[in-house]
Amino acid sequence: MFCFQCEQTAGCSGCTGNAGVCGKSANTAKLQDELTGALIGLAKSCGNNPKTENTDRIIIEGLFTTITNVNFNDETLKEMIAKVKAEKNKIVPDCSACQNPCGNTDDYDMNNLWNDNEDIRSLKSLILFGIRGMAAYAYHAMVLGYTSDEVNSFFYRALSVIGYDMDMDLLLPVVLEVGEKNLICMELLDKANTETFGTPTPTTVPLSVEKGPFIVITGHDLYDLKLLLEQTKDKGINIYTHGEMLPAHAYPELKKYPHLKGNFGTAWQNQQKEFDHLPAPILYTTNCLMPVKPSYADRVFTTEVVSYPEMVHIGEEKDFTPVIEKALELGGYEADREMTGINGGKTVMTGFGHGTVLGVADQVIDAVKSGAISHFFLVGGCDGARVGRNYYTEFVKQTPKDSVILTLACGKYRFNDLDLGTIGGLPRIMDMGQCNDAYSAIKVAIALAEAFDCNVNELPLSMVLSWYEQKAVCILLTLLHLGIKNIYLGPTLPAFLSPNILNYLVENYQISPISTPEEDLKKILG
Ligand code: FSO
Ligand code: SF4
Repeated sequence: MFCFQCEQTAGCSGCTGNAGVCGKSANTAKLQDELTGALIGLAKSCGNNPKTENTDRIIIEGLFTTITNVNFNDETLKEMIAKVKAEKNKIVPDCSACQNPCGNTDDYDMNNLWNDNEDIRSLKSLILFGIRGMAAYAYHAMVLGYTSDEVNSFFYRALSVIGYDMDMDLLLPVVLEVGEKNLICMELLDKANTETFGTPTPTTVPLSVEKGPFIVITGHDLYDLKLLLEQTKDKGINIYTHGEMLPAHAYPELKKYPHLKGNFGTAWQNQQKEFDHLPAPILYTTNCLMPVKPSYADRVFTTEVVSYPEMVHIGEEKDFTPVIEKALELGGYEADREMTGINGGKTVMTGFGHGTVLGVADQVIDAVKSGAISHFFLVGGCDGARVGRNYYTEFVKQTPKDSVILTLACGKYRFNDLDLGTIGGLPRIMDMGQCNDAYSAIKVAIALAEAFDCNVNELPLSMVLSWYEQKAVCILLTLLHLGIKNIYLGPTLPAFLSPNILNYLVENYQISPISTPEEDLKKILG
């Protein structure tokens, strides 16, 4: 196998051999490559033939399936491959019987990509991993009934580009276009979420768990949470978010359910420890699923494109009865259980999306003008198991007292339970939401730049990002598309950046790898 799509890749270069660091087997990796190759064939076949809504759905599902920690199940991967091939046969039914095959619709052998010249491989990987991330966002918007032709059409073009021989000059603009289209996609998801669930408002979320039956729901899909809340109404079962589901507490249409009680646990990479003998079921709606340990294997449920061998999957009919029955059977804790974040905090706050922050824009602008706020830091992105990720906790602790920390995604669990005080009535740490709510951070940055009549790069704003998987790739490409410079990126740089492509990013966007909190703060504030 060969896979180097995420931050924890073996030796910072690539997972090979029998299994990846994430637990993905060589066979699963092979099937994921086959699925991607089939998606490229399907995309190419739509070059001259009309696609349908169903084709869009298959492309989005197929791409989402191959994101790190989403699908470990060879059986569902085989079904997905069959679905892609059947769709291609529907679109170009005569292809298989053609006497003079033109090759234009052939599935792609991903080994061609992995063995290509390292710069071409690097650019095509940026495109592929970027659209995988974007597909997850398009999926969440799609289940709420929101789609964009511009976003969907781009998936076909980007997949086709991977399948053709192209030189660097042609690939580079497509890489940045991933960022451009992902901005549209994140905007679409923001609209879908806020129109469906309301504008998030600042909300304090308890980290403790009350006695009695409960369900833990993890991943990013707010729609699944809504359905679960509906189905558990008046059943004596409490619902706790986990990981990237935490920002759900801030949406009026979700927080109105009294049995949505709090948040359980911390970032995704701690799940094997935190779910050990948990007296409650866990519902996974998206990544990040880790290989399931026997101590909680009987209580893991998956839905959407998430799949793990032998775990119960909740299908499209979305009947959560098996999860509900498991919650009642396990019964939860016998007494209220006090729990804390990794720094000992008993609550965390969320709900500082663009609606809230821009709602007090005048206050924020005045605070900057008067010098009460000296600097904004966006410390966001994914968490992961690598030791160097303590950097982000230390960085936040060492920021000056008159600075504001905007955060998003699961990396915030390193510091979101710290009490760093307030500035002008606003907490110093403001959680903008999930990783897709990077859109909120972008909106706020653009509004500040307009208010101060300057370029975003001239604002007292620094981005210190942590990455783990492919959604972070599309967000990074969006920031580059917007011309944002001086991003600090860690804990390690992507293995799929070849030295030449990395040089290009450093020269044109001044991207820096993180060093130490002390040194980076000195550089930023100096
Ligand atoms: Fe984290 Fe996982 Fe949201 Fe990712 S939970 S790592 S970038 O899937 O998607 O932030
Ligand atoms: Fe390795 Fe990451 Fe690929 Fe898993 S997803 S096989 S850890 S590079």
